[in-house]
Amino acid sequence: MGPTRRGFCAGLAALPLLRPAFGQGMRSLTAGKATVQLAPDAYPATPVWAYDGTLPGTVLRAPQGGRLERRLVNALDVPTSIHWHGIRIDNAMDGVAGLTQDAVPPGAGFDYAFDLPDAGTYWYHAHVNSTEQVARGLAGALIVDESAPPDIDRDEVLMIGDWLIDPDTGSFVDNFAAPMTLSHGGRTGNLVGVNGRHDFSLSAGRNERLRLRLINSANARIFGLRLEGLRGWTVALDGMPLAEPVPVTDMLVLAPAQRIDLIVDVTAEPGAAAGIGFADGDDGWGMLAAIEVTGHSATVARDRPAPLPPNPRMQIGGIEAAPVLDMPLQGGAMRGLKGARFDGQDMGWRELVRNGQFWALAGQVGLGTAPFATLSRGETARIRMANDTIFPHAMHLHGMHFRVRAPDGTLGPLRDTVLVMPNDMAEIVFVADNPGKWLLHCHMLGHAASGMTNWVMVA
Ligand SMILES: [Cu+2]
Repeated sequence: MGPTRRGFCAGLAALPLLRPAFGQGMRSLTAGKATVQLAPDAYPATPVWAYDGTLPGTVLRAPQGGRLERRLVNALDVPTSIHWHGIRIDNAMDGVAGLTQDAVPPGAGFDYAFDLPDAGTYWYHAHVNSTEQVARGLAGALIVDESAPPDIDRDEVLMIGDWLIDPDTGSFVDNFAAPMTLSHGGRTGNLVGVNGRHDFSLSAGRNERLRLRLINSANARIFGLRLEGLRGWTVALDGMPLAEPVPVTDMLVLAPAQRIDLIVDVTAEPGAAAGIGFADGDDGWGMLAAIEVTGHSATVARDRPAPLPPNPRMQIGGIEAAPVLDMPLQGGAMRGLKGARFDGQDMGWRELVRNGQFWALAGQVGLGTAPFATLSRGETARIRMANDTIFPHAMHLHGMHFRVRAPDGTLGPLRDTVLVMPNDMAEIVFVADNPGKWLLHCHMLGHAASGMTNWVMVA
């Protein structure tokens, strides 16, 4: 761990403001270089950027109502920061370099300390040049436990990854800013896996009841998932419990950054195939997370699970009276950026493209100095995102969860990331109850880097 230690010590000298806290108790989370065997053994190992040397990073776990404290130590040779995805967090801890904090330089550190108001499945990841940093491995799960755990036998975190690896060298393909990728569907990989393994599996007994926490940490891949040899219910989305468990009868769609909590019962006989399958393009279905059924669990099949306890939350009132703010999703291949602005400047689309910008939100390319909207604290906000592009986008709001309002006024479950398909639209409604500067961006990370990033101010 030589480089890490040197980086840590360099941080001591570089950060006088942090000195009183340095070395005093707060546990570190070190972003640094490591090497892991992502591809099958016949291929070379992969140099990665990772938290505490593992891909994905350590599962961080804390009780609801508790507090998480971690000192990010930057042992990389580029600046970085951490975003705590889905946490209703103090704005100063949100980790967005350039909006809520300065990027943490190499050798330096940053103390993150925040309360955890909601139980559920969350994650943390780099938020500087994230299209590259997350693709290289800087992501991990953050689990906030309910005070009364559900009636399950096991709790498993399944962090889904999608890696683009050069099979000759084992290295990640270094084309993070390739215009062809950015202007189309984003960076998709040639190897998928769970918890850093292409052949992830766990073993379970028949009738065993598992909670599976699925997290899509991919840059751009939308996963279509199905249960094999399992009977299951969706019990939470993006960390937030559903009012009632919903039986899984069809394909589950998991867009980048989204989470699904499932409770599943193993129904397969010992030796039969079970697990989470994924739609593998033209190849039909592949196995993403295999469950080897090793025998009969002591229990018999159980009834439908009880709902998870709800998180504390303000009702969304006054929706019909609230103004609708339009944020059309624009640009990309085949549609272009005509009429879009870059932070108030009228820049021709050719100039934008030369600057690696391909997308706009409401005519604005990239993070501007002015917010998309300024909301009063406690106000009900409605933002309508019509997708005028030919690609899907996974739109993520920081700091607050929203519901998707259907055209007939029906409200969907609480989420922090919504998948908006081409020629479709999503109207999100939320109570602007968390003061600060909150990003609203596409979580296809290459899209975010090339224009699909904006923000709202809650004052
Ligand atoms: Cu997008």
